Amino acid sequence: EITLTIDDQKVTVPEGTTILEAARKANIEIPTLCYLKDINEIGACRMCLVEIEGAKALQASCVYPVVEGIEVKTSSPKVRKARKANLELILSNHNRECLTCIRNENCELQKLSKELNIKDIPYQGEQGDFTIDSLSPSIVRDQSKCILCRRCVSVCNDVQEVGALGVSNRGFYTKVEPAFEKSINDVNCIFCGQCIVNCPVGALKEKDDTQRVWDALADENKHVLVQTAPAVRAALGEEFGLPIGTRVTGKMVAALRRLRFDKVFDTDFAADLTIIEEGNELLKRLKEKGTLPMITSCSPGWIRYCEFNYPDLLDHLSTCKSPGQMMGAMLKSYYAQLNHIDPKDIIVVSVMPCTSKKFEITRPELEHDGLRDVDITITTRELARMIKEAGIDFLKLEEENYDEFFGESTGAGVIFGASGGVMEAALRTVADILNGKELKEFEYRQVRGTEGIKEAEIQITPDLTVKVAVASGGKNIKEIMEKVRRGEAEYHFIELMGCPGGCVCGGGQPIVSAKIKMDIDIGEERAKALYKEDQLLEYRKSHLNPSIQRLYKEFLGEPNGHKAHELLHTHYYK
Ligand code: HC1
Repeated sequence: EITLTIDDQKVTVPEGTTILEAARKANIEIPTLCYLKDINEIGACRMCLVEIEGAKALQASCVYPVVEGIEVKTSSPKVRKARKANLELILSNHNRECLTCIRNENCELQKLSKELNIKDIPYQGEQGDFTIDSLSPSIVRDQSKCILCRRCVSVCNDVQEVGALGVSNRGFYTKVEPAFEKSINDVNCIFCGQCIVNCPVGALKEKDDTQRVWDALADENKHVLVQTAPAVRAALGEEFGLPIGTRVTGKMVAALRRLRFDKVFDTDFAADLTIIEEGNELLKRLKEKGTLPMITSCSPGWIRYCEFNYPDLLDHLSTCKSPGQMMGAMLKSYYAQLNHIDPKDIIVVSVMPCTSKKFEITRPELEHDGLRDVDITITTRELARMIKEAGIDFLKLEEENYDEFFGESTGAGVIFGASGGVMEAALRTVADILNGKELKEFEYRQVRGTEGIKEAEIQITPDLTVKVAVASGGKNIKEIMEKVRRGEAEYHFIELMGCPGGCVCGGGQPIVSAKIKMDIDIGEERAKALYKEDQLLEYRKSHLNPSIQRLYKEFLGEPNGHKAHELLHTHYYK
């Protein structure tokens, strides 16, 4: 334990704590900008400078460990002057068109400028040489907004272990960009968007597809269907000021109807469908000694990661398309047939917590009869913008239900959005099938939670224990996949998701500031909303979904059968 004085208050904290953390413990706020807890602690932006009695220079409190007996001043005239000058320098080379910036009113730089009372920028002169990279289907980079905080670089390199972004050049010419000034589209980026949700400003954003949705909705010849991913309902409310972890399923459905989609469907329905297909695929691989461990294939960021880093292990992937894509395939076949609509006139829009889904829908593997499974994908953030643009008072909306059939889902479908959810949903179904009855105990808490890697051995029947692993985020995925490559992974089934925490923390979700993330585990809070919805639903196992049962009976035939293979499965080749 170390005791120090901060602004005349005595504070006692464990050794190794930084001054920044110690100050927060005493409810003293020190401004930060480049700081990202546990991820980017580099003292680069100099916003968190403090004065330490006896020290010659001001020190960056985010990287300065506490020392017994020191006296720290966090807002002396010297500190305030230095912070202000540093911020003015950052602003002098920043594109300050805040009114038209995607991060207007949710920008850490804008907020800091207000808090530090910046009135004018005394430093004017040469501006950096900026480019906008909008070549990828998912991510747009605008260097004129970049403040070189390196948060994206740390996330991409250390958390995701993708390494698509780096820092090039020096001094005034410093830039954050992929190697050799390439576009993000031409490197090994998996489009997870973790750079976006950790960017403090508007230098990184999703490719905006809202206009395409508006155009579709305005086209009277088109039948426009929307589906919402499990995780969207757990986060959309944040865009309207609701606390993190508020479940807004009913209001979201109501808003989508106000936007005039012809039908509002739930990706959770297709998640149930995925479980039937994937569960049966697993049983088949177990029985016929197929490639094991089998690995989930619904996260497009993970698929891309696998293609770049483990092309030799692609056979381990389940052949199931992701739920979003399965839904598209069902809407353009069975739904079209039921409603006598030419599939060419159907536009499927999906709302996803994910930026990589924008890439996924363009994959050549994911179409049928020349028609894309899904036509347009927007993120949770883009949906919020559309709701605002349409003048819908989201908070006042009465809750509504999804449309029937493709809007019917189970608790197993909804938990897909949390890390471990796909695994738990699959286990619920596989266990019932193998035991030939409906088990009363079906919550597999061993695979829940926000840890990066979870492993469990689960006794399914008296003579079958399945070994499973769940990992999310590139670094954790790598750990598991290296084991698989070395032949040391004795699992039967693995769930892998590209974003740390799973879809609830996807790159398309509302952006939460670094400051709030110091105190709140957003993944945990959002996941709670999904587990709550699981408990509220009438059915909690995918195979009990009456609409899924009818779908097989009337259209698909057998799980993993011919028609299912044609419409619901795919292969990735490298
Ligand atoms: Fe996901 Fe999935 S859970 S991948 O995270 O399998 O994006 O939410 O929609 O497709 O269902 C995302 C979420 C999502 C798919 C499902």
